[in-house]
Amino acid sequence: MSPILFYGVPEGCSFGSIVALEWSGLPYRLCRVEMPEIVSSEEYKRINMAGETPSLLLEDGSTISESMAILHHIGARTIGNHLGVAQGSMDFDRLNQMLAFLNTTFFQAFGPLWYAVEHPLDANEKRALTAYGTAAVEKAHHTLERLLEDREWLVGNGPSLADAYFVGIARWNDFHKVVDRRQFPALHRLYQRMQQEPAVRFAHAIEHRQEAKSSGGFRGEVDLSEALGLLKQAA
Ligand SMILES: N[C@@H](CCC(=O)N[C@@H](CS)C(=O)NCC(=O)O)C(=O)O
Repeated sequence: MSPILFYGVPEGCSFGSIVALEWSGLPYRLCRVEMPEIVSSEEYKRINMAGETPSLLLEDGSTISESMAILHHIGARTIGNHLGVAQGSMDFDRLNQMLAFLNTTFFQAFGPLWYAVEHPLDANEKRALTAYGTAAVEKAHHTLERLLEDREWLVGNGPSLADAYFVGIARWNDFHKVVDRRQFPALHRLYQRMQQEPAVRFAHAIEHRQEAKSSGGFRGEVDLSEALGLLKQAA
């Protein structure tokens, strides 16, 4: 069997893992997980104890959770092509550094804004969270713009796992309408360029249940009960 990526909808950060899998050319399948209902169910927690997406079910029935672990797993399986970078090299350290920034500072900046839309709060609480999140998202964009230093891609001279993860998080700005991305020219250019990537178009189509044309190793969708059966068989 090919690995199964559990991706969350709507607006899941697993978007980046779908893009990375497409770019990798590795065979894989997808399992859709509705948030917050299914992701917090006891069934899904057998896949991911934290009740979060993404997760990856491997050929032997074992699972990996956390975007960073999944992305590095994909990278390690593609050493030698443009995505895989050997651990121990400076290129790997640069990639890991950028991924860590995206997975902590950039991701977390949106946390208060998500909390404010997903929970019943009074007006003062909502205002405080919105102000906190807005300042954090602005600061994270300024930092990322400086880190990009006018380059075309986040790391090195071509697309990497960092660009794949970036595009899934950066789109949250369009949902929350915090910054005008055009004020961050390098970041804006990267975001726009990524929208033209077939892998990104594919991930959007999958999330919106539209006709999705894979340019990678996509082998179809499975439902959660089928995936859980594979987990059991291997246990
Ligand atoms: N540290 C985890 C965070 C994963 C995470 O927060 N996933 C969100 C979607 S982006 C989720 O599953 N949330 C559950 C929910 O919304 O109920 C990672 O980087 O993979």
